[in-house]
This record gives sequence, C-alpha cells and structure tokens, in this order.
Amino acid sequence: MTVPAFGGVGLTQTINFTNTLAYRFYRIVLTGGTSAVNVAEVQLVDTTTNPTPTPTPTPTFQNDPRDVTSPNDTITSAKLNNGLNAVTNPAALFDNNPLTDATKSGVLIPFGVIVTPAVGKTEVNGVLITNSSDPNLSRAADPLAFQLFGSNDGGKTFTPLFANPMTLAAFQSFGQTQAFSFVNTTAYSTYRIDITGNTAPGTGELSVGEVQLLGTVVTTPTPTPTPVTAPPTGPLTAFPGGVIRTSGGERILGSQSGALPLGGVGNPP
Ligand SMILES: [Ca+2]
Repeated sequence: MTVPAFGGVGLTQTINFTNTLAYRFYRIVLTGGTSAVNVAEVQLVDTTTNPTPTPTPTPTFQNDPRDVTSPNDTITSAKLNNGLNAVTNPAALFDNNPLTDATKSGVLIPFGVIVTPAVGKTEVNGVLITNSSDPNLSRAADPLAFQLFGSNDGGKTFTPLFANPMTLAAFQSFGQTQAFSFVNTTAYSTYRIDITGNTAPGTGELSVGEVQLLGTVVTTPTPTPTPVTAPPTGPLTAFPGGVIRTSGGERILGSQSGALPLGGVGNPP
C-alpha cells in the first residue's frame, strides 16, 4: 500500500484495510526511496469489536426424575380451616423415614402440609404416599384421597396440579406405598398436599407415614456472560520487531520467534 506523502515532520497517517483473520505475529515491510527510511512509530490497530460470547445452553433439568423433597425442606402445617387442628409433626411427612407419621385428629377437617423443597423450583408429576407403619393402628386412620397444589408466591396462592383429588386404594396393611402420576409441565417452588382421611364418626385420626413428590429440578439458568472488553487500540508496545538496514534500505521487521533480529533497535550487533 502506498503511503501518501507526509506534509511535515512527526505526522501520523492512518491506512485502513479489511482483514478477518487473526494472527499471532505480524511483519511489516516499509519501502522508501533510494535513501534511508526513517520511521518513528508504527501502530497496528484493531478496529473490530469483540462479538458477545454465546453462552453454552444448560439443560433445563438434570438427574431426574427424583424425589424432590428432603428432610432439609421447609415444612409446615397448612392453616386450613383457620388453622384448627393443625397437623402434628408435619415434617414427618418428608423425613424419608416411613416409621414416623404426620397425624391429625378430627379428620373432617382437611389434612394439609406445605413443603418448600430445598432443591429449589421443581416440576412434579408423581406422588408416592406411604401409610403409617404402626402395626397397631386401625386402617381407619389411613389416607383415602389427596390433592396436590403448587405455589410460586411463597404459599400465598396455590394452584391444583390436577383437576380432581386422586383416590387411594384401600391399604391392606401398614407401611405400604402407593404411587400416582399425572401430567404437569409447570414448575413450582412450594407445594401443598391435602389428604383426606376417613370421615366416619369416631375414627378421629389420620396418619401418613411418608409422602414423596417425584419430579424434575429446574436448574438455575446460566447468566449471560459479560462481553469481553475490546482490546485497547494504540501502540503495539509488545511488537517484537526492530529496524534493520538492508541493501534496499531500512526495514521494520517482526519476528516469528519473538526474538529481536540482530542489528535491530534494542538489539545492537
Ligand atoms: Ca415419615
């Protein structure tokens, strides 16, 4: 490329060209007239902007399905019917121990337990219910039906995950588990399970050994990476070159090895 004639001393000219290839080393050859060439400064300028890195997509779900509840969850008795006859030991419903029961007397009032899984937001589409493992307990204390609700506002409002309560088959013995599945594609952070027991007069108790909510854990989306700041433009101070004299005049040379050529600036012979 031809450098336009300089109109004075200490002047800088900008010469642009299009290049889309990245290089690690550069070599520049400056050709002068028949006399020596003196060049005070060369700057290699990158005028492109760095593209925004594309984040690697993260799978929405991992290691699923699973029981999304655990003893580390936040578990409370739902304040159904103004909180009357709250569930006793509601945490026993999700302690992974079928020998501990959540119970409630006065089963005409719905049995409700609220759980916020510690794993975060989950998409639940299955429930396992285990009745009490107490061999002396009457089958009249077994659960008969349940309804599952989800909440994403900390339990202020709940949405049923399926239209009508699901009915359990009659338990034949203690410590038995029944499984239920349903279609649900909505993720919730909090769940409430309402369990109905025997409403016959005189039964007076509902005991449930364990509830497991089966589903998938929604992973936290990977934040969009901050774009890398474009490198500053200006003198290429690390340019490993120098000026040497050749039969054709003085040349500015880069170095493939990074070493200054003998005889160049900063590396006298
Ligand atoms: Ca239990």
